[in-house]
Amino acid sequence: MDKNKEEKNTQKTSTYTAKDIYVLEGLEPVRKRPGMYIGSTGVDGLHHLIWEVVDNSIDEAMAGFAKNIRVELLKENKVRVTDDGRGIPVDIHPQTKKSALETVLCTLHAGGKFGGESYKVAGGLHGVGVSVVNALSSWMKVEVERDGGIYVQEYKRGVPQYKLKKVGTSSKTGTIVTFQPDKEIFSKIEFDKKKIIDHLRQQAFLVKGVKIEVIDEREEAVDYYAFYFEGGLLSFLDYLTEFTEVIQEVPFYVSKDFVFAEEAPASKKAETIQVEAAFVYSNDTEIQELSFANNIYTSDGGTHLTGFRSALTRVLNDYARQNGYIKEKEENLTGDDVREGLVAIVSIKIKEPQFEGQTKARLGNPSARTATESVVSEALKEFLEKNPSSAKNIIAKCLLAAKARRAAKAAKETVLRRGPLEGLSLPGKLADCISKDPSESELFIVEGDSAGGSGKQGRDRRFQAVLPLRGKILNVEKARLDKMLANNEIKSLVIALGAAIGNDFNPDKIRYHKIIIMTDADVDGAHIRTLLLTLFYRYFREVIERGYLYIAQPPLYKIQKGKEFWYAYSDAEKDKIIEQITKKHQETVSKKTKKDDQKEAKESPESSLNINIQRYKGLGEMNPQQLWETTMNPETRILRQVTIADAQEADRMFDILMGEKVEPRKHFIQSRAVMVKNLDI
Ligand code: 0RA
Repeated sequence: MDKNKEEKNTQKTSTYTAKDIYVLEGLEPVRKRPGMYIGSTGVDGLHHLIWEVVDNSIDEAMAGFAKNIRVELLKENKVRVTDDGRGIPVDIHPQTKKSALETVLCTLHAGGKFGGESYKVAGGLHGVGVSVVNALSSWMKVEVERDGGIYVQEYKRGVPQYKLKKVGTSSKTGTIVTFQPDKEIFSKIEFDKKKIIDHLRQQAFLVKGVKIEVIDEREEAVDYYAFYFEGGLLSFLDYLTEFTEVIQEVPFYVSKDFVFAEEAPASKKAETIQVEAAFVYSNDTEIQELSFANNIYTSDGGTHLTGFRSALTRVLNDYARQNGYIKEKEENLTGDDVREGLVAIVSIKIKEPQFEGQTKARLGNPSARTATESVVSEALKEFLEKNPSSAKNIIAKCLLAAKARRAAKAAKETVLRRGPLEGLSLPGKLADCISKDPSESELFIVEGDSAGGSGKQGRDRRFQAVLPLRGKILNVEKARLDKMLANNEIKSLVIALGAAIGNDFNPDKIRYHKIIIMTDADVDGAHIRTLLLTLFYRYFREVIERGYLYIAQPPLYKIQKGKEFWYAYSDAEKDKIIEQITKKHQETVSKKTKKDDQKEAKESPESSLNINIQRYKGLGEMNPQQLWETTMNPETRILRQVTIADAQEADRMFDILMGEKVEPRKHFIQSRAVMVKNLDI
């Protein structure tokens, strides 16, 4: 036994050359602490392996050599990345006696493209080098076409299995890297196609003119994607605004190198930062700002984004003043004003990026701010001069945002000043209940004055309050939410709830623990319901979370036969009721004929079926008694409790309904999304 072990050891050491030991030492830290190099050994870290290899190919594309990159997802969780760049150099270094390829693959090196004159823009977890991928792969193979030959080398966990060998001749150039992530390192080694597609599409936008293919060969049916965008960031903008209306005929675009003025001796190269930015304004109020440093998405922004924003605010204000859009005594547009509806992409290339923060997702270099602000300012001034019509639309949009901001602030202050909690200033339209105990009190928000009247008469005033809202006003308003707060109808509602709004909102003060939206079952009703759900979702979310918000369900039909009648809350229910009536009738008729029972015959004198079906088009068609019986009486009514998911959907719908695009709105109204689920009787 002992001898055996010794022999094995001897054998092992003897097969390792000095070079191998060096290599092992070189990559050992990566296997020991993978998180330091790829962030984590979870799903993100796993995918980082692909990004790392593709980054190298993209560098070749940015340097003007590669045009095509292909990523193949193979069986056994292998990935193959192919490019038509120059190929990793294969020549033997005279001192180390190793191929450049082996050095690149088996040595940890920080940034600086080995042997190349083109600077590799690297930083943070990115650009750690393809050797890191090698170290964390149970197997890897690199094939290079270069210098007239085809060369191959394979590795296991970063250790070369043989010397680089020439296996053929070729007049082309390029690199193929195939790897299999190491199960010992990663918790899960299955790749996620969507993640890969999303990332590579984004990269294709950022690197104009490169074609990136993704082929998923893991299943029987092979899946193929290809991304190629001639427009770069402009194509990216098109993609981001695919479903939104834009207000500029011409989008803004700039791409420029910013060179810092030379102070140091001539020997030191002046720092250069490449700045690329594009934006367009949409009709929306939503802001979309994407920023990248060295093609790495900086989700937390940073100095480049700050520079962009300052340029935007300053130049738009200057232009608006110079052209009389803002008068001398009026105040400037704020940063928020100029960003409403903005869809912007900022992408910079910088030599030594500093990625900061918890997730390393914020750029920290102060120079990036100076460079971006300067490049964007200059280009934006020129853009506004050259495109006065786009400029006019942009400024109008910003001024509207400023107006809305001031109106919302004023409205909020009025609502707060009105002091809802004193109980003295409850709105006149509100028919309050007698009880002051919120846990038993109910508030019906009713569409329209006429239904409101029926509700007020039909309710049980001991615990039911009714607040009619005039739907028409809300409807024509096409209201932005901040405008809505200025609206008297909504103000009444906020006061009736008694819990204030904004920072002062206190859900413990809500005066009713059942707040019931009661609207017609038509398009207007759906519209108003959406508005109200959105209002609650954005300003009183806890009302929904606590389960206080409900939707009343009035019946759709009244079915009457003789003195008996039934209410149906759906078409299916209506059909069922008619079926039952018919069945009962037939039974009665056949009984009567068989037994010729006189008593029976007296009770149903008519033999023809006489059913009257009334379709309710609105709440207003019901008299107070009917409204009580069908919709308000806790013993018989159907209420649907609103969930956060329902309200979220309504919030999304709100944008569709309020937006300027007609098509999605039409579609919504036609399909009439069902926004409620939970049943509560
Ligand atoms: C080092 C130097 C040069 C290119 C590369 C590496 C290179 C690496 C990868 C990884 C995937 N694809 C790649 N393509 C190229 C420059 C070589 C020269 O100057 O000719």
